[in-house]
Amino acid sequence: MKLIQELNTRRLKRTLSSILVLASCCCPLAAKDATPSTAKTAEGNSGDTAIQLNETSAAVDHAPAKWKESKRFLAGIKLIEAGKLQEAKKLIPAEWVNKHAALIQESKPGPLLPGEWGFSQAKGDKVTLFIRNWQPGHVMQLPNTELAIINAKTKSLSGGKVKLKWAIGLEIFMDRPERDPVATVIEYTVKGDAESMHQIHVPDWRDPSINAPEEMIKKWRDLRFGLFVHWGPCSVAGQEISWTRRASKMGRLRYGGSGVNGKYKADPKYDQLYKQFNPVKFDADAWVTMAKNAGMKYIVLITKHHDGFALFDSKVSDYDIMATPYGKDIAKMLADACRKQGIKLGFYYSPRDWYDTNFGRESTHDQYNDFYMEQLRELGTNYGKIDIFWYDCLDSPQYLWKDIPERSTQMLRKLQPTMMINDRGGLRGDFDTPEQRVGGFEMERPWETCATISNGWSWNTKQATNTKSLAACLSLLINTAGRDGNLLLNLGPKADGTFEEIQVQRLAEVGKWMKQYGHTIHGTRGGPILPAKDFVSTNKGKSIYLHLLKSQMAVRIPHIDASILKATVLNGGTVSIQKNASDTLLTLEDVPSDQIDIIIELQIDKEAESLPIVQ
Ligand code: FHN
Repeated sequence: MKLIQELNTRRLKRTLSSILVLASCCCPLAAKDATPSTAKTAEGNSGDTAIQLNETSAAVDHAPAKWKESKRFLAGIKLIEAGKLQEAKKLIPAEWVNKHAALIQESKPGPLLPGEWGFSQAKGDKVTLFIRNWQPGHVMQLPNTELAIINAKTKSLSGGKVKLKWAIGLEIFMDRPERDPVATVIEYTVKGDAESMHQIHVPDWRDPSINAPEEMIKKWRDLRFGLFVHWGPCSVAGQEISWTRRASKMGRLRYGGSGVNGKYKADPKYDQLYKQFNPVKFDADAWVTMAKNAGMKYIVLITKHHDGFALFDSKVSDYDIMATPYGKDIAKMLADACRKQGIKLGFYYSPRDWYDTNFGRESTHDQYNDFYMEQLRELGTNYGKIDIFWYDCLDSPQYLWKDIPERSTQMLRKLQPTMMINDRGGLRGDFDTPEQRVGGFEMERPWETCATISNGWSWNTKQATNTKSLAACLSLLINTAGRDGNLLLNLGPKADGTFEEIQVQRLAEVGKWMKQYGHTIHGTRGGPILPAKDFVSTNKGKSIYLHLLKSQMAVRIPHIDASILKATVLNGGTVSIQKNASDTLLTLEDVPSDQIDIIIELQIDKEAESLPIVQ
């Protein structure tokens, strides 16, 4: 029930905050050397750590409701640090203060600076995170810090189990995100002195200078389904892109990485494959037609993966498509084809670069940062309108990147004002990116599941026999849409530029289904009924679509805050409605057999998106 209350509260707040200009408090948010303010506090007394309350500044007014709440919370934390617990309890519930004050007072500010996300503390080899605004079922991504984490010594102080993973940042998975109403508290142990770590700024979510305009979020969500393409010289050898490059992974602190300032080693075989890369059968128009016929509304192309090879014409690199026998700008050809056929274009670009010898070393990472900024400028400038930018992880500790995440994203924002930018470039970006799994039900933060149609991101000889079934592809798409997310389904082309025949056929089968039922996916929102074990729901206008993923002949749904005017089984057959005291029973008859997804359309008497979420 908590989740539903939370979702509905957030939905209500979103409505309210668009009407009310909330009076807010704010406090000096900065690194350790913040100059304490001496402004008057609400109680009228000044002091070296006085907190400015009830100030409404332009900057603060830009902040969304949740950040204003966080400022109040952080103001209370400053009071706890100053030993002013009674004053702190005017801003933070007393029970929470009593539980956490000692820990906060006995430790120092940690490696992740305070912000909308929360704050961190450090003591010895321990880091404690106080996380706010946690999205249920979602991964919390925070910047990487420079010391590796001893995962076995990670624990939640707010109940539930927690796992940290270093993939697209410091990923924090909790089995049941405990809805501590103030902040979820997690403690982890690092290999070294946590108090000596560099302090990293954790940007807030909604920053107009960085985030896409609000209206782009709806347009992006309406797309619902896209094609991800991982391609490069690795396909000549049928090797997994980047990860099978037997070379050092500079800057990487986990999973076999060479670490910061590690020893650099190249892979003479992998790094020479580009000399054989000649995709003479590459047909950009055919790729786009294949995607469109599958019901996909956008394509995201790898322009540079961690192996450093640029699939575009880069003036700052001689390790690019122009150096291959093919010698034509693949990114440009695909951009032109997308524009010609009216499908949205996305570029993927990997900030981590294990080929570049400057990457991941304290003494040379600044040169890499310059190279990085220039390649991003090329991508943002030379290919016309780009609709989506897909960063793929900084990987090395964030302090090496300095202010590049903000600078690079602000530059892209200036070059491409309406582009949707994901959460893997060091900022929270415009949308989250759960990978190879369906994200949790989440309507406030846009999100997209990326997943492979087969056994790898790029082509290998076993792709054909590992291609997902039609049922598995549709289940991914429907379950993602039913949780209000997009699906980015990945195919890896062969070295000649064609796709595995079985995968072309699979997309055609998905397209056949989308031709008939795509209106229950495209342009819909997830809910208003939370995913259940035997169905998910999507909605559009005054219709709710129940997607029954098991071929059951009856389903019970909770009461919704609307009248059902008509119920129809889109696959054929009939449905009867029986409203009971606690739920509504829908019973099906004569539905054609072997349906992957039985869809019941409930036509109701009001806009489905206005309904409270029910379970
Ligand atoms: O390491 C990459 C991987 O190869 C692939 O590109 C995925 C796609 O989201 N991103 C990274 C793993 O998270």
